[in-house]
Amino acid sequence: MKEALVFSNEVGAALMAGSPVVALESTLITHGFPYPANVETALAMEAAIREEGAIPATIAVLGGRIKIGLTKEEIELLAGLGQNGVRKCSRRDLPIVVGLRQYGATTVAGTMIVAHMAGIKVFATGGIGGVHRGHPQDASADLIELGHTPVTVVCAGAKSILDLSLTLEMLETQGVPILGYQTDELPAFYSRSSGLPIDQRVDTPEEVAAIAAARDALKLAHGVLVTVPVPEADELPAADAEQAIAEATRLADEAGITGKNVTPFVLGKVLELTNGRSQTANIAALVNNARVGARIALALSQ
Ligand code: PSU
Ligand code: MN
Repeated sequence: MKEALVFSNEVGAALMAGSPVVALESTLITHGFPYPANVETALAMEAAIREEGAIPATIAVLGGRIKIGLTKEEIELLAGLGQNGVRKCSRRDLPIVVGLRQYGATTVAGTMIVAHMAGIKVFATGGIGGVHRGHPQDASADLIELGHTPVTVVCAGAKSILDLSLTLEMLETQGVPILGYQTDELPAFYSRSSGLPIDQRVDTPEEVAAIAAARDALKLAHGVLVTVPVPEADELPAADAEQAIAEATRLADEAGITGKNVTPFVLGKVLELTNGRSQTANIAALVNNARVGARIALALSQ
């Protein structure tokens, strides 16, 4: 269904020329942050990618058409529609939004699928979904997608709204290599360390590119997860993050929130409970990951 994919001129030309391109998700715009931080963050990630010499491709579904490379106006439009006007799209949602010509914001899973269809090898985001604390049956579609789709995903680990140990177990089962970018430990999103191991430390974009290239040469179809610690200056003290997360998770249970609504609900509560301080760490991680993603895309294009 090629006609469902629409490229911006810039991204289309970059892919044709074999120039480095970095995919970006749109769920963080509609379901992750309030306005105007959502628009500012999306644009700051794009700017960081350009500064490094790569082309950003933010992905979303606009009236049933999968757009690869949003304009500033399209980012504003999604932000304006928000959670109620835009469907959060993982794998199961894509046929619904395309078939019924709806608006959709792609999650990590949804963005990986589209990036792969489009021939984009690197995708930068904030936190991946995982296995929810206290609800081991609620495992994000992101984990399954990482097991099936050969895209390199750059993230800051996962938020400890998730059960990080169970999340690692599931990634292992799915066959996903977890790289620590200039770290020996899995980063826990707001904090630089979690005490949990990674599969391999890497120190340069070239090492990541070599691993992704070997995956392709071996014709293995899984993703590679690159975990990058949040910059030190913007780290949220682990105890503060933990307290807010525990309370937010409890409130979600109490309110009976389930399914795809859990992650946006908990993220919103954490923001309230930290008086917005979680947002500073969150934005710093996202922009830093965009930068690292661009460097990896450059290394892959050499
Ligand atoms: N974690 C974050 N911020 C986010 C998300 C996760 O710290 O914005 C979003 C991502 O789009 C991710 C999705 O793919 O939530 C996971 O949702 P679920 O747990 O319902 O699979
Ligand atoms: Mn879920």
